[in-house]
Amino acid sequence: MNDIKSVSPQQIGLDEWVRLVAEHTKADRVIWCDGSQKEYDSLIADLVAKGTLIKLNQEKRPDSYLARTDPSDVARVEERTFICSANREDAGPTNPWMAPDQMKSLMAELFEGAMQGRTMYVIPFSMGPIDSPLARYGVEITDSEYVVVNMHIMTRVLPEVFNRIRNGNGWVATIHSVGAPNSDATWPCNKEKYISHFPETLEVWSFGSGYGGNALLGKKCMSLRIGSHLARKEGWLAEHMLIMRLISPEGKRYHISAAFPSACGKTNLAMLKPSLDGWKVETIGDDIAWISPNANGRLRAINPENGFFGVAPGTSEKSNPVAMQMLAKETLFTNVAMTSDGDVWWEGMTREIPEGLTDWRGEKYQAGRALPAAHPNARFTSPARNCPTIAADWDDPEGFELDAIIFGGRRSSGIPLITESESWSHGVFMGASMASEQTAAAEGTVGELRRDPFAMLPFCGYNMADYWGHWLGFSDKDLKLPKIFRVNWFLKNSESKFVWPGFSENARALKWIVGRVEGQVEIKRTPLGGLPLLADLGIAELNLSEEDEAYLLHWSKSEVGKELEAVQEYLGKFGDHLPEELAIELEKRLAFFDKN
Ligand code: OXD
Ligand code: MN
Repeated sequence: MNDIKSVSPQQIGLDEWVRLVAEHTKADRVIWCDGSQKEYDSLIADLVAKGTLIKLNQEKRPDSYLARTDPSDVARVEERTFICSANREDAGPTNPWMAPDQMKSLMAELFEGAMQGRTMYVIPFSMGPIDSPLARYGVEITDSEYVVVNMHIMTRVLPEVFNRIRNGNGWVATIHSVGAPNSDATWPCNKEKYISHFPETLEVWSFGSGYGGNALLGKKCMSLRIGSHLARKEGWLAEHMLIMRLISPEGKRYHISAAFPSACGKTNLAMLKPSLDGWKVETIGDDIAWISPNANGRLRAINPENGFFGVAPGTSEKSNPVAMQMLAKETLFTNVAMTSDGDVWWEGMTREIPEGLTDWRGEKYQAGRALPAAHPNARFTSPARNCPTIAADWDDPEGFELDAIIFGGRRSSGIPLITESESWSHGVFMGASMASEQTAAAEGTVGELRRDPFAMLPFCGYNMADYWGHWLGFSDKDLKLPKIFRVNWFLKNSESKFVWPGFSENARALKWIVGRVEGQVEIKRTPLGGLPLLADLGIAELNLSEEDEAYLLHWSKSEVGKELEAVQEYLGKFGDHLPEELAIELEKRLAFFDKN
């Protein structure tokens, strides 16, 4: 007899798989979702009736709602996020691993009866425009209405996906349960959490959490972890990157993708309002890029998502006026604070803290106490169509040819404002040696430096060193590859003040980058890579002190030496899997410091 732990969903087919899961989880009823406005509205009404969503002041925030999670369910749970490849080595040293059979046995027990007293929804979704050659299809089974409405915004929920799957198209099968049968909690969840990926069988099983990154399975789970596995097999790249179009005053268009660790300003950069006259940014995506070679020998990228699931705290008229406009309507907020007149607020939105706030836990906010009003990882879910800077053709099924790729991170010292890689393999080395001071997007100690190669540490679905090998392999193909750069907006001076103004002024760095793409500006060669000449950055009008200006492009032998040692130690963890080209890149740079 079939049971959920021993079948392949793709082999038994969609209908039999759904039947088995419903039987196993003892769901009260099964609803096949159609992605319609009617479905969305009726689920929102249910969620409001249950108290999971609070309707916000409709004059101030039309069609917008607030969810307050259980205080224990506020972020991605990386230690509970498993890559269950058949061989442990294929998960690599950075991913928690368990053998697929063992994980499935364990989770099948958790799923047994998990949906009793609940409705099971079957969501058909396409990541990417449904007819794009780059799109991939998925189905998420979930017992959370909150997940269904968020999936409506973040993915393309289309019943046509069911037809295509039944007609033999490939798909990823995902199951999610909050693990709270018969519960009437406003935020049902379970203390025990597992977010498990089975790359070889294209499955995701998620149990115990309702939080976005753990529960909206099209996003991190399918588009990055399963996506990166598929990408390696099929010759493309699934990346934790924004995609933007930068338009020069002459009207020339450049497409740039950029990888930054979670909560380092990807959304702000994707929606940049350049401070420079005549320059313009159009947004294509803020979190995920699927990149693949096209017939012109160029790497072209699509944003597989359909909305933005961004960090609210820190978003303001200064940091991201575009997002502020986007959030004015049709937005689902999670764990932000509520004002006395039923609107939302979070730290960093305004200088003044409004009177009479209710904090993210639903308690009266007490100014002066160390606890924030909004959770530091409070989120918004907004449709891409509401973004004022969204490119008119953002969902072009063919994607956009990339002119530059940028890696970034949050480093208070030691990494200059911009560095250009010397070659594709040096660029891959830069990506592999990325590190960032930790933020609140995942559990962990905020501020600690953590290595986060390609900003993919929590998202790479296979051995990270093999992933670098896959990137390196693109230089063997006959491709015109984009230039690779590294940026750091977060340098702090001796008074611990940020040196670079960031936000709209980041346009100056982007302008320099396209200047390099066009061969219009020179670089100074250093063992780090190519650095800009200060005069070419066009920053005189920023009125920085001379020391701060110099600090932007400063590097010291001792700091770079220390950084290289840390990178050497980190890369050493990957043993035989470390590609030789990366060992050579490292040696080249270490040798410079030995010689000098
Ligand atoms: C995200 C993340 O939610 O990276 O995008 O955590
Ligand atoms: Mn992200």
